[in-house]
Amino acid sequence: MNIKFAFPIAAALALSSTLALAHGDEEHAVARKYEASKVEPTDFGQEGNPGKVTKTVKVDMTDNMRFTPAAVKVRRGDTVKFVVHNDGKVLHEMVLGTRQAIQAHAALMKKFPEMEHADSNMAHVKPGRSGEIVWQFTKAGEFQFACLQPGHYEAGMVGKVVVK
Ligand SMILES: [Cu+2]
Repeated sequence: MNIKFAFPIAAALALSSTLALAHGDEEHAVARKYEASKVEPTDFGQEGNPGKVTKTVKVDMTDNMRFTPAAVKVRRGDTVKFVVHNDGKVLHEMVLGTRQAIQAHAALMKKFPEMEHADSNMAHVKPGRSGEIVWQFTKAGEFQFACLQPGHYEAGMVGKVVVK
């Protein structure tokens, strides 16, 4: 089961017991298949078509709890392929969203550390591996990407995407 960022937090909390059982495998999250009919618009854009990528951005994640780069600029309409590499020795992830959604999600992860989640706006990456997110930024604004592994967001593992 996927948890949508647009989801009200109360609904997400109500679902959390179900989510704990629905194990999202990291390998599957990486090998996600794009289906145009399943794309849902959000406040920060939508899943991008891997065949229509207009910009590729490489992002490194480390056990210092940092993303490099920590700030990315794109143009509205861009379909961005984030190639996310984990340089660390522990699991990291890149989750895209609005600042509010990231904060709500981080709070939820803190409460339910075992909560599994997999969706088009996130990539869980094992140590030494790479993952991908293909995302179309359909709205201007400032958004975030963060690692929501317990404690990582609080330690500063967060970056921003500015869409102009
Ligand atoms: Cu992390």
